[in-house]
Parts: sequence; C-alpha cells; structure tokens
Amino acid sequence: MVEWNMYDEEQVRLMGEMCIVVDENDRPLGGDSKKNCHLMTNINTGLLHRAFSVFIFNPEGKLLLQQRADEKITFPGYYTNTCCSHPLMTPEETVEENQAGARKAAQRKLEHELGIPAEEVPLEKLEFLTRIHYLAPSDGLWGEHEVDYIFIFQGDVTCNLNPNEVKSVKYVSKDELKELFETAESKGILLTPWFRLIVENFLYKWWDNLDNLAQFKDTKTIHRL
Ligand code: DMA
Ligand code: MN
Repeated sequence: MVEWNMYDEEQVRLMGEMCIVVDENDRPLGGDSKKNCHLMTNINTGLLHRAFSVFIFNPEGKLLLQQRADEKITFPGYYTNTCCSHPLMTPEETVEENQAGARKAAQRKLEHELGIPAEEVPLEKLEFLTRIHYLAPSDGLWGEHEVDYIFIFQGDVTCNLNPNEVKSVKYVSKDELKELFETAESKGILLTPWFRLIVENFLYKWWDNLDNLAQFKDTKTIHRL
C-alpha cells in the first residue's frame, strides 16, 4: 500500500502519467502509469519503461547539474544531470524514427523542470548518443528500471526553475565534477544512480569531444549497466 498523503500533491498527480513499457530490446509493449512503472514490486517482476537523460553544456563547456526537489518521490534532493524524465504514451512521444518521441519529451521537460524555452533547445540540436538499460532502487518502495536515451546539447540556455521539480542548478567543469564524485559520500551529497553510471562509463570521453559527438552516436546498442 502506498501512503499517498506523505507525498507532495503535484508529484502524486504526475504519478498518473502514462509511461511507455518496453521489452529488453526497447520494443514497446504498451503503456502503464508512472506509479506502476516505479514501484519496486513491479520492477522486481521485470517491468521496464522508456526514459531520457539530457546533459546540457554551456558554450564554455561546463555541465549544468540539477539538484532534485525534496518533493520528488524518487531520489529527492539528489544531484543529477541536467534533466531526466519519460516519453509518454502520446502520438508525439511514441515516435521512434530519429528518436523523435524522446526528443519531444526532453524539450517538454526542459521547459517544465528548468523553464528553458523550447526554442532554445531545438529538437534537431539535441545530440543522441546511445541507450542504457539499468535498474536502481530509490528506497524500499520506489525505484527505476529503464531504457534511457542519452542526449547532449551545447548552448546558452535561460533557466527559470520549477521549485516543485528542482531545488538548485549549477554549472561545473570536468575537474569540479570529478571532485564532486570523489567527495560526495563524505559530504553527505547524494548522486543519482543513472548519473553515476553515465559519468563513470561514458561522460568524460564525450565531454572531451563536444564539437565532434557524431562519432559516438550509436543507435543500435543498448548498454546493460
Ligand atoms: C526519470 O527521471 C528518468 C530517468 C532517466 C531517471 P525523473 O524521476 O526526474 O522523472 P520525472 O521528472 O518525470 O519525475
Ligand atoms: Mn523512470
């Protein structure tokens, strides 16, 4: 039984969104609620959904981090990459060609979470890199089990934070991110599991090649992490 009265009302409402349920090869099987997709009891029986993760870099090559709001039901207060969420079961966001649905969802949530106007992040300027498949518990009740589409965008963006989603943002250099990862535990700073996985497996080699990312684009592999 989920005790809904302990959670933020708006975040409870968003648990009614319809996520795209997929198989291990990212083939759509149908829709299910964000709530069902994130309950560990369902994840433990194999329920898997589609997601995206965006990494925004400014023109100087610094990465925009977000700290999740305390209102979030999964991973509240954790530090993470610029923006993550899910393409939904809508005609626009289920389109697979050229990752169109995930791009649309990314643009929608960059605006919803960070207040970044859609025209500052044109769909075709989001660089698709690859997909990862991972499972990560949040607390005993909730967790993630996703095929996550990873996008990078470099450019100037205007932020206007939605405090129900995001507690704070900051730009970090490569050295600052390395220092954050090395010292987080001792400082009591929490880092999301997918952010850790992407940073530890991929991010620095992409970061070193922000002007030349096309060489890393991999539409076929789903990395099992
Ligand atoms: C879910 O992110 C997606 C990933 C890649 C973990 P989230 O919990 O921030 O989603 P939402 O903002 O929709 O609650
Ligand atoms: Mn998810």
